[in-house]
Amino acid sequence: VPGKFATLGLTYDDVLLLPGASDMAPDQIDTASYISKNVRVNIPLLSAAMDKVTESRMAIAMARQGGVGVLHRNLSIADQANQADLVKRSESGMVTDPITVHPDATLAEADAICAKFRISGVPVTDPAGKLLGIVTNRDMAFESDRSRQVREVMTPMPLVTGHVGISGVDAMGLLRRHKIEKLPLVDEAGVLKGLITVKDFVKAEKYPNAAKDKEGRLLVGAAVGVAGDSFERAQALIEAGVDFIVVDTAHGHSRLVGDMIAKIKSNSSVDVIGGNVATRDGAQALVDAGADGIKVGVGPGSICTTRVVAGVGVPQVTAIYEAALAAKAAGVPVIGDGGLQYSGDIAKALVAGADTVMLGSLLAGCEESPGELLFINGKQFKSYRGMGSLGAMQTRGDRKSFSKDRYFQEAVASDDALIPEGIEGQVPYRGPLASVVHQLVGGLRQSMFYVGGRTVPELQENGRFVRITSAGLKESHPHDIQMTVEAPNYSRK
Ligand code: RVP
Repeated sequence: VPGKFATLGLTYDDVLLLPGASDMAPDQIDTASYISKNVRVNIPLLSAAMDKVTESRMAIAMARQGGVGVLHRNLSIADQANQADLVKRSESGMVTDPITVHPDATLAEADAICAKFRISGVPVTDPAGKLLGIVTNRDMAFESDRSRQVREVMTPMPLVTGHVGISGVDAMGLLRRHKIEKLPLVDEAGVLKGLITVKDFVKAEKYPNAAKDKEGRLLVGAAVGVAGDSFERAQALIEAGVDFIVVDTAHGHSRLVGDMIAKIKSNSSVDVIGGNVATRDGAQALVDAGADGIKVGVGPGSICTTRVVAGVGVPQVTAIYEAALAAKAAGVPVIGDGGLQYSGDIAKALVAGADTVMLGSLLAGCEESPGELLFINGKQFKSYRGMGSLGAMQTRGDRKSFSKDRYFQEAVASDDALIPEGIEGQVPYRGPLASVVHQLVGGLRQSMFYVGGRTVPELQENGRFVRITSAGLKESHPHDIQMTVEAPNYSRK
């Protein structure tokens, strides 16, 4: 039958990038890119929406490095929204909704608030929100009677304050000039509207490449499904301040996914990413549904068995290339999701047509991923599993929508009847995310230098592949030697 067979499908190990003419200095390289129409990151990496990869801690770490985390959805709506809130509050130019204390509270109560939120002082407000003063460690340190009221020891108004909308530079100027650590922001009526702290400026200096929103808060995204209360989940996450929603399924070329994208988009202004697809038609369907970003990958994941269990999938380099044909024409960014094993695969994905990549196994071993360290035969590991594994699909709390609907198995009543499309296992412990990202982005910068692309769009434009054979792949890896020292960016799989 004519047209029965698509073209040969290629993946990362089937290709290499050709070295190209290059006249750039390494410090001219810019790795910024778009994950969706309106969300820009400084490094083209996302951490996967998986329960062993991305919760708030990983999301905070990713955004500080310049990328972004996508909070997984294998937990209750309230928990997932709370995680988004934690990321949004973690580091910001301004706290928009500061913790406050009542003037009649005792010092013991003020202490408890400071300890809980790990802050050194709290604005004092009346029930209408009017700023009355501030109580800090300095006010409280020499008070032995902890039953005294906050109003007796606080530093009362007039305080040095800023107006809502003050610029970062002006705020820093005030903090410096008055040698204070906190600058409350008030409106004309004297109502507290925000707080700027020295701590935030110090963090901003420590993470100069951090990916932030317009208000200076770290970027974060979150996954939702299509079944049950998925729409309510999306609403709660948007309310919590996420920068984008990912309608996250194993088969994005299905009407339910398109409908959910359209529904979320008609109710809010955040970017909505759809996925996963692996063909040009699949990507086009998401474009037509109004997606602001398209996630590509059916079966490439390290923990994924979809290609074996269902016999379905497309080798990832070809999948990205095909999907990008539809997405690029519509100006919609592409995320290459799953299957990356080495830093070199990032550039291969970008040259194939992706704008960013999503990583699971490469990040699951980080300190910041959920889960405890495992010690096995003197070596350190962390557990990692597919969201379609039995373990992940059986995890439930008060949830109506969870991981099994990613695989459209929400109607399966008993766990015995589930058809897993993923496995459970462990990956070597890799230490803090910062050092892992340093190696991954360092490798990408080398690729950009070799290929001759100062920016991600230039890399995409200039990059060319050579197809290789299994002999070529063997030659690519270290050979004819026994490795005696582990490299930070290479291990034999
Ligand atoms: P990898 O980086 O190769 O570990 O792949 C991670 C990706 O695999 C995820 O972002 C997701 O798209 C996919 N995944 C997650 N669970 C499963 C599964 O159980 N089959 N697959």
